[in-house]
Amino acid sequence: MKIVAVEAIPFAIPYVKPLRFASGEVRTAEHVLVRVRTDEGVVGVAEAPPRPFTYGETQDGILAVIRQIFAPQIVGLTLTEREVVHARLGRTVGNPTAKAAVDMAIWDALGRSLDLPVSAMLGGYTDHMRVSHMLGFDTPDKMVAEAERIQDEYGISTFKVKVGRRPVTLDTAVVRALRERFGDTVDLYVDGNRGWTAAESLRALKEMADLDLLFAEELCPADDVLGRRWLVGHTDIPFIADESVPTPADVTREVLAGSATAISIKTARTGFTGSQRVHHLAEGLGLEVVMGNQIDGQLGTACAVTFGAAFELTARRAGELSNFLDMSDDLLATPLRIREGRLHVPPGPGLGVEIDPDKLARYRTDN
Ligand code: MUC
Ligand code: MG
Repeated sequence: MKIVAVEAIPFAIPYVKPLRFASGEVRTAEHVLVRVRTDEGVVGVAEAPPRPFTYGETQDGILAVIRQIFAPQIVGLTLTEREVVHARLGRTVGNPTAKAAVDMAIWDALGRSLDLPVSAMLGGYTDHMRVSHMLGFDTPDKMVAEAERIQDEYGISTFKVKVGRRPVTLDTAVVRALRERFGDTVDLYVDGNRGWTAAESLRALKEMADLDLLFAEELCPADDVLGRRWLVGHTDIPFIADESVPTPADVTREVLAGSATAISIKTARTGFTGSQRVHHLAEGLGLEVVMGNQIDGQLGTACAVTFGAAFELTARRAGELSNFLDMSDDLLATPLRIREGRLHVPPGPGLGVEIDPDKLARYRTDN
């Protein structure tokens, strides 16, 4: 079970409908497919979605760091030496999605070698998660229409509304319109991607006080240190830290400082090995947890549901598992299907998914 190669393959798949939010927008999924090969011919896969506006990673940067820095440190290790991989990659600061994809591809290869699903290896709590859908910026009417379509087609009844960096009254009008249209049949929460100041955030939360929000996420920057603590201290809604907590150390710092009361776990940035650490920390600290989405394709979403379904704490809340619905196509041989508001862990060893070679040939950009 020795690792003999770590490959990084760039691909690009257009979105049918771009997703727009306070920190950026996504029109094409320019991701990196990571493949780990073993001496026994087993291949593990995962995808890295660069988010230049969040962590500074780019597709080119991910290719370079995997090929030049990470692969040479990993080739020759066995699949069970995941902690050695974690320690070696951890010597490089940043590059979260590149590190995470390498880690998850190793877990996939290990599961395939042992003929076990990764979700069972991690915790095996359940075989599915409820799904939360992210609504990107648009007018209130269009965002309500999108929520209606998503509910009709997929049975989803939890919506995360993107807010921030546009007039506070426009964002609060969206949330009010959704609540008026759906009543108490849906769960709603908001994510500001650091787009408001602490004062704007509190004003918005006061305007939405009667709208029964489940969570408020990253409304203002965590680096506005005192403002953020003041905001979190003034709201009774669980406040999720997302891009401000890409490592367990960040979770500890932000939560103990009073800058967050809940966290988003994203396998796209902490892989399985790092997400386990974040999960156990969250459990110990008594935090609410949401499985977040780094605007993953189907392979990344398979990773998120694999982890989210493995633990009771992560399976409790709906996970953000539906961004791939906005993509025009994907790499998987058997597409993921959301039905009755739920996504099941793909059955089978490892991640339970296969890459379609024809699709990879069509969308890869390195040939
Ligand atoms: C999210 O929860 O913030 C948008 C930007 C990013 O980094 O992740 C997405 C979703
Ligand atoms: Mg977020």
